[in-house]
Amino acid sequence: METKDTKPWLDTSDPQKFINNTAKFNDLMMMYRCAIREVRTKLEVLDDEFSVENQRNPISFIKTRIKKPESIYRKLQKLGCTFTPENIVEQLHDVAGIRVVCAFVDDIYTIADLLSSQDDITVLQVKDYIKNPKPNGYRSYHMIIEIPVFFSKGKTPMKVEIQIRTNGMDFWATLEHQLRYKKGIEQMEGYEEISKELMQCAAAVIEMDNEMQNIKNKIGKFHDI
Ligand code: 0O2
Repeated sequence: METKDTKPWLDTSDPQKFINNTAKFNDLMMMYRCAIREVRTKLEVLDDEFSVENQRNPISFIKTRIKKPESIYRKLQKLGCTFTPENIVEQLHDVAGIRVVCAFVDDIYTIADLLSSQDDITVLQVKDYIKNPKPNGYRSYHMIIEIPVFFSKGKTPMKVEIQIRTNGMDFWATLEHQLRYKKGIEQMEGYEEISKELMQCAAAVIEMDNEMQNIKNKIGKFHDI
C-alpha cells in the first residue's frame, strides 16, 4: 500500500492537496470494508458448516462497522499522532470492526479457535473479557487479526477487530454503551448507585449465560448440539 505521505491530511491550505488526501482516505476505508467482507464470509462459512453438522447455528448474528472519520481523528489525537494514512494503518487496530453474537459461551471459543486456526489469519492480540471481565461488568472476547486482501494493486494485510459475545453479553453491553460508556457521567449525582445497578444486571446476565450453557452441556451428553 502507498502510505508514504507523512504530512497531516487535514492541512486545508492547499485545496487540491486536501481533495487528493480525501480520495486517499476514501481508498483506505474501502480497503477496510473489503477486509470486513473477507472475515464476514469466513464466519458465515463456519456457521453454515456447523449448522449442517449440528442442526443449530452457533452464530446468532453478525454486525460490522467502519470507524467514523471523527472517531479516527479523535483516537489519533489521543495517541498524540497526526491524521495520516501511516498512522491510521499502524496505530489503530479497530478501524474495521466485526461483532459476532453467539448462542452459547462455548460457541464463542469454538468460533474464535476455528477462525484463529485458518492459515491466512494472523492473530495479533486477544483480550478475553469473559475470563477476565472489566471491573464495570463488561464481558466479551476481543481479537485483533490481520488478513490478506487481494486488490488490483497487490496483496495487502489488513487489521480487523473482532468482538465475540453471547446474546446476553451483547444485550448488556449495548444498553450500557447507550447509557454510560464514554458519556463522561462519572461526576453526576447517584453515579455510584447506577454503577452498582449495572453490575447487578451484568451478574444476572452471567448467571443466565452459565445456566443456559449447563443445560446445553446436559443435553449435549445425549445429542450432538
Ligand atoms: P465504540 O464506540 O464501541 O467503537 P481501544 O480500542 O484501544 O481504544 P481498549 O480499551 O484497549 O481501547 O480496547 P478494548 O478493551 O479491546 O475495547 C474496545 C471496544 O470494546 C470498545 O470500542 C467497545 O466497543 C468495547 N468495550 C470495551 N469496554 C467496554 C465497556 O465497558 N462497555 C461497553 N459497552 N463496551 C466496551 P470503542 O472504540 O472504545 O467504542
